[in-house]
Amino acid sequence: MRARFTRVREHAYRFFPLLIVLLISPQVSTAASYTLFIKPGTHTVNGAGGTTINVWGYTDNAATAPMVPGPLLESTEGEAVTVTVYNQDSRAHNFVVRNLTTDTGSIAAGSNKTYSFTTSKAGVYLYNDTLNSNVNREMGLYGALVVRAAGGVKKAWTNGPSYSIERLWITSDMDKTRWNDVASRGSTVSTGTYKPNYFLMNGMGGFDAMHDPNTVLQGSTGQVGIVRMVNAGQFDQSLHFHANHFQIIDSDGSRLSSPEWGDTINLKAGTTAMVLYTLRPGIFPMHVHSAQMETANGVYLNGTATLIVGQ
Ligand SMILES: [Cu+2]
Repeated sequence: MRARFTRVREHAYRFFPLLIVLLISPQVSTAASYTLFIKPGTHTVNGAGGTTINVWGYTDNAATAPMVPGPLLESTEGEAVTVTVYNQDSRAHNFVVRNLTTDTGSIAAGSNKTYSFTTSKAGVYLYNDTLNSNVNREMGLYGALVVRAAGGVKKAWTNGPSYSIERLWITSDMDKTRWNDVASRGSTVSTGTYKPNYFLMNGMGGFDAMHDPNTVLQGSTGQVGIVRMVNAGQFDQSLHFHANHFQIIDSDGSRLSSPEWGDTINLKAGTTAMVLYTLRPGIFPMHVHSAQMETANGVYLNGTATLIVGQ
């Protein structure tokens, strides 16, 4: 026992100088690697007005249905990330992390491609299929990459504002009749007309999203929550924290030197934001300021909605 301990110690001493160099070197970084699969399938919106919609989506398991939104990709500042994407659909697709990757070429049906990039800036990013005049994204091929501060600190970015709770809100919209039904049977979508009848919060209608523990912004009074927002849809979103105010700290990847206070944030289609909110006691709705977008095929409040709960 003692002998082994001594040997380990000697070993450690021998490598001590190297360890120091590694610890102080800014080049030291971790790595994350993901595998995604693109496939056709269906996605169900529960509750009144809900239905099952034909979709194309990313998933992290070759054997399971597509996920809408796609799997959450996570990283930390300075990390090397590798994403290998297998296209199991019969059409060409791609994988682009907006503001981060530049390869917009397609992945042919049945083939795969590996994307390597470094996440140097903390924040939230939209990943999506940019092909086919937005049809592929509308069909469900979108998700989010969250890049956190280095070192496991609960800050929006290194030396940035602190938080204790985090949520990700991915909003989107779908025109089932004119886009999903048409594209899924192999016909060409007439993209000049887009009249979405489903408005999703993290892939759910409001009835589910108002009860989903990962979506509802819930915690103790006084706790600070960061909400990372991604609008993967094609309509701008006007998200309203009913009876509350928050601070916008990042608008589409640009950090605000003096955070902006608001009760509503205009989240343009295809963009992102990060806000900080200090929980107050009570239950408040978070809804979108467009009546139509609060619905699932016309049924109120099964659209873009969730809750803010302070205990
Ligand atoms: Cu309101």
